[in-house]
Amino acid sequence: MYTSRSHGFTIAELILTITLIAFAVSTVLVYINATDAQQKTRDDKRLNDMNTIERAVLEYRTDIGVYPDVSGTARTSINDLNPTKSSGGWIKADLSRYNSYLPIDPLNNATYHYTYIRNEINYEINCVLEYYLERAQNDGGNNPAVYETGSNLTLL
Ligand SMILES: [Ca+2]
Repeated sequence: MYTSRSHGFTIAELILTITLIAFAVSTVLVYINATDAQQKTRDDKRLNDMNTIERAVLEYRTDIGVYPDVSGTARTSINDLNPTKSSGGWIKADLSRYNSYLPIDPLNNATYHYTYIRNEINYEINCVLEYYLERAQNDGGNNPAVYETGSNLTLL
């Protein structure tokens, strides 16, 4: 007995298979695009936060005469119970005149967090980016894996 089944896939089966593969591929692409968008959103916040923190640090120095916090001690946004407090948050100084809160990384974990240090004459602020990786490589600093800003990019 000769039937069309003996030839392998029917047209309907082929169309169904192609449709399922196309659906799976588009689902993966949507997921990748969503992940990219989330990384980009977090990086936009990080770069904006770097500007906010830097402005507060510079205004503090204009008013007080030195950069905030003690010299030579690196601070990170994860090692504090109340990191976002504008006075005595993760940077140990009163920055409340310049900002109502101290920004922290949107993830703020062991990999993604902010770091600050100063010495007597310079300061540096760092963050780790997920999307704009070339910004971290081309910031003029000494660490291509980290986005660095400040008056001396070799302190951290
Ligand atoms: Ca860098």
